[in-house]
Amino acid sequence: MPCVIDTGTQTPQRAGNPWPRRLRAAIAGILAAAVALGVAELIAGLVGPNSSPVVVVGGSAIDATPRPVKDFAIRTFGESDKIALVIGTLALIVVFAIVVGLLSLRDRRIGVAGIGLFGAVGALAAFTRPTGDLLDTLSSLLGAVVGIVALLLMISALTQPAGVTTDDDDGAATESSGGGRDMVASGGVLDNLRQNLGHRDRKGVSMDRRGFFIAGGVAAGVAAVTGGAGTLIQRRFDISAARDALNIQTPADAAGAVPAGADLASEVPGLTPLFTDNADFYRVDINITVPQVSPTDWSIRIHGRVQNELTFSLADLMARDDVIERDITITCVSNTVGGGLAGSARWIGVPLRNLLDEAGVEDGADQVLTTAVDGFTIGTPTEDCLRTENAMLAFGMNGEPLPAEHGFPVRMLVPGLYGYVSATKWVVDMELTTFGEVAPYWVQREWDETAPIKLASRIDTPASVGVKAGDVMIAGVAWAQTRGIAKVEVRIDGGDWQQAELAAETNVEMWRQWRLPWRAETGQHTLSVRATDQAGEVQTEERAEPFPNGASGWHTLQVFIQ
Ligand SMILES: Nc1nc2c(c(=O)[nH]1)N[C@H]1C(S)=C(S)[C@@H](COP(=O)(O)O)O[C@H]1N2
Ligand SMILES: [Mo]
Repeated sequence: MPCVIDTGTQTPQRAGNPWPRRLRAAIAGILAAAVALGVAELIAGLVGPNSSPVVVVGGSAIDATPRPVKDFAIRTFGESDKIALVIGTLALIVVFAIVVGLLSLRDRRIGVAGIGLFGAVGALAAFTRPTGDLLDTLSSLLGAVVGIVALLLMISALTQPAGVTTDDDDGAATESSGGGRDMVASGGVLDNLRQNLGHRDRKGVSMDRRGFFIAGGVAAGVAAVTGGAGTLIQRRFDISAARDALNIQTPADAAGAVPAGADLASEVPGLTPLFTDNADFYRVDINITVPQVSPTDWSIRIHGRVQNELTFSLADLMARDDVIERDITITCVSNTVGGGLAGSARWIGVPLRNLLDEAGVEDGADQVLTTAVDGFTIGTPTEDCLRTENAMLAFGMNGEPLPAEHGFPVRMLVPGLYGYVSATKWVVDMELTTFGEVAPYWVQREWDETAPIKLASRIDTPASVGVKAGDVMIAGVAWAQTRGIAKVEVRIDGGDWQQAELAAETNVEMWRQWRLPWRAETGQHTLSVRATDQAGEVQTEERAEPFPNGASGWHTLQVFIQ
């Protein structure tokens, strides 16, 4: 560290090189931000996860992101979009912290204001979250206060006057006031703070690398310990133990064995299995962290335009004698042609139709508005909720309680509608209303009010590269919920459409596998697929982007056969 010199022995070249001091100021900024975040996580461990600045700022950012940017993020990062958001946010924080650290060298009040702003943004985000209250602002505010103290201690160690006069990068020669060689040992912590706050023009080259390293080391330690402890304490909000303790029984009205020949995945490598494992099931929602809802505290209220307002606990739902088990494929409207935002599971739950009948839906209530603990809202046409017995409030997924990621303890499902208009996870409120009265989350963001899942087909195999010439199986899945798949055809290199073999149908709400054997020759080939549903509709070639009501077009793939 060439710029750190002993009292009175500085050389002109050294004094003229401000970089090491700037580097330390930048580090001080980063450490101060780390302290603020660490302390905030610790407080969030006491107050609740919706107080954590990372969670609330991330959540607000997601809500405020313009649609094209969000589309880009989903297209580019897929299901890693949240990780990308967190990494991006951390990168921004680091840049901001460096700037704050550097500016603090010039004027400590800028540092105070910078970290203060940081805390204010967190507090505002916490307060304005759908479930936010004043208490939730505590983490960000206290984090910022401790962060400010940390920054001032480190910066003051950097600019501690120690009996030298020096030219620093700003060219101002400053007479130092002497003393305070070891800011920590000299006991002048508060003095330093006061001094530093009051003397905006005081500049001086650090005479004390120890002071900075001690302050920096303490800051790093505080950040690590508070952040680590906060993360540990926040585990108490984790519901996995309560989830494990739940026993999901197969109801009398069970889905039963799938028909023979419905799942060809064991015969065709690379083909999507008929049922998606819970662990592999795609996840789409607005949350950075998975909402944790206690199964014993959970309840849902059915109200609004109904004759009888009703409330059900999880135990109420599980004890009912009309529990059903159904095999249903669900899809996200953001799924692109050939994309993976679709999955199939065996769901256990109570038919929505029965619950709505008991509540007595009033005439004209055309929208079922559901709200979840994350503040997310979904509007579903009432007629779709009543259309099929298979629309349900589900609490079981593939024989287990719903995983936390997929809405534990209870979510809604309506076969045939994209997730954003039907599949409310962590649902706690159901209001009968009208489309004219309330616009739910994604509709406020210009997606269509109603969105039936479009007829779709996808090629899962062969892979684009690495396949050898000879007998190759082309295979994939197709779906046409509520109608069922009638036919799947494949076109190779612009030739005639060839009819693929369909796996046995599970039911019309499930996707259906298909396969077509192909004698593949070496070289580049183009494969396309299209499906026809049981109502006679042929999948359109016309390309549409996911916005505003789902993608369309044939899945076309280039494969290189070796
Ligand atoms: N509470 C809540 N429910 C939600 C969402 C959400 O953001 N919050 N996203 C919806 C969307 S857009 C889809 S596609 C499905 C995805 O369900 P999955 O994650 O279980 O696959 O959940 C729906 N339910
Ligand atoms: Mo979605």
